[in-house]
Amino acid sequence: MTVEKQTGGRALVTALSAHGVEVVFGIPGTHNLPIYAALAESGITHISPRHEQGAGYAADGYARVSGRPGVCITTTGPAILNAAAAAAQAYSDSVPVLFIAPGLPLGHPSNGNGYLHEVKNQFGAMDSIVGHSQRVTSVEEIPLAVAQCFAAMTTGRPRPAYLEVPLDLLDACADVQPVPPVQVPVMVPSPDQVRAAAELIAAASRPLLIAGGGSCSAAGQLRDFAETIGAPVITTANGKGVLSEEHPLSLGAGLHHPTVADLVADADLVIAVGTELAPSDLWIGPLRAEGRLIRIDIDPTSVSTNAVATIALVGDSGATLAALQNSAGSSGGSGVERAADWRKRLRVDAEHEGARYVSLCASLDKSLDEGAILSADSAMACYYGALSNLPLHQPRSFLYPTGLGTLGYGLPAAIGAKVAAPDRQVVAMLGDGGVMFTVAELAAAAEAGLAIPVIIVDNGGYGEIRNEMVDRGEAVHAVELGSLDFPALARSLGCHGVALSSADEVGDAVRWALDADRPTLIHVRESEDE
Ligand SMILES: Cc1ncc(C[n+]2csc(CCOP(=O)(O)OP(=O)(O)O)c2C)c(N)n1
Repeated sequence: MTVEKQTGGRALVTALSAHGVEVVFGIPGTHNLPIYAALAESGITHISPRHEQGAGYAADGYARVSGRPGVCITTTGPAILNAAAAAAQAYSDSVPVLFIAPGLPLGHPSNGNGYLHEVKNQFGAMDSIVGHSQRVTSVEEIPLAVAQCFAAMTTGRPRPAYLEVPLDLLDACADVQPVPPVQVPVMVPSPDQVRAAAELIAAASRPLLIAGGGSCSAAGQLRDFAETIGAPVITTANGKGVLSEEHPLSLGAGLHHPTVADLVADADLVIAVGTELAPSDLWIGPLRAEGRLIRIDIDPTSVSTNAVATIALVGDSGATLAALQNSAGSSGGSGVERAADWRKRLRVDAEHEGARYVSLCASLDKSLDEGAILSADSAMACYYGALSNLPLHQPRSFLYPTGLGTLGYGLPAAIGAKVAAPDRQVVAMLGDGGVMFTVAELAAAAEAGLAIPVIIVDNGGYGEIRNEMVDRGEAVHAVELGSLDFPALARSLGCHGVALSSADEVGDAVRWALDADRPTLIHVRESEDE
């Protein structure tokens, strides 16, 4: 690689290209124009969400589906702060997204002289919510900084990173030495630990596998391992689909059902892969698997979070499962029969909890194929409905703001997903409250020509919060949002819009929308008596 005279903006974009970046999500502004000048000539696709938060969620959806870091580019101050919720969301769900913004110029006193977009401590704000952050102080540092951000995002537990380039450096010129991507090793636990775990597994007659988001890169190894040891598999929200939900060992998704506590109590060994066993997945309380819990996690600081492991295997989920598979031997046990039995009991829980959304999910299911992706919001139709009542069949198929629970995630994340996987069906599902947080992204999806069905399940307001107010016996206040003409809103933003009279019509509407020339907003009202 040769040394070349480049502006900071070009050095940045060249380094992104060197790291295989093919698409970025962002919004230009006065302070990042040199980046945009270089992007225009780079061959990198630019998607233009209408708000930086949407750009961040779209980059997150792109990363979750592609398995590669997403990139979000904003300008200074309010712009990067707009993306901050998306950075925090990516952090809590272990998604690698690189947030890039210019910062105040190098020589700025940083004591509040009223510079445009000045924030008291922009770097500090972002540093406090991402996994890795750096601010360069010269043009020459830029390629190495990009390489370090990618190394941080792709080593160990995936987390978002933040790169800040003082805005005066973006136009400054210097001799720039390129830095190739760092090749990161695959981490595996020691052979002794694998042997000890294999002994526990060999001694178990009723093993259970819990697969989290950290197992999404290990779908094949997880299936082989489950089949070899005869273990039923239940997934967290972020692991949904890692084992096809039609597989005879699959129990579907959702650790929060009351039956899961019985399932865990019945298992003589629980093997949890790539999951924090977090409260946001375990709504009814922690798992009780003391003394019979093997955990596999890439992150040594997470491998004992929320439940202390009997054996903690720190390593890449795929490599660790493959190593275990080699030493575990086949149990040939009764996994499939056990799974069938538990599945029936879990179905009862799921259909009871999601009763309002069962017909919607059944109708939607009919229009989806094997590789379908559902991009969900923090809405009841998603977590009471789709999470456990809509089967998905591939890893990286359920995009959901599990950890942070932020509203407005579903629509922009669907944009990122569809850009990452244009040949897969991508459907978004949101509530009538959440959609308004990022509704402007319908215009971005229309501009990008993405055939995304966007289902709005309308209960006339912030339904979950309304229910909580009622449950607490307090005033129902500030949760009624009235009724909007959502299809008309969608049409005004360049999309199709349809209103349905019943949830049973969702499947047909989605089938039509999947073949359309642009996004289609599908408005379905929840009926009072459902
Ligand atoms: C960014 C953000 N702001 C506020 C909340 C608090 N909150 C949680 S659920 C909810 C209501 C969501 O309403 P809607 O999207 O219509 O879904 P529903 O509960 O009606 O299914 C609110 C306001 C949140 N989760 N995220």
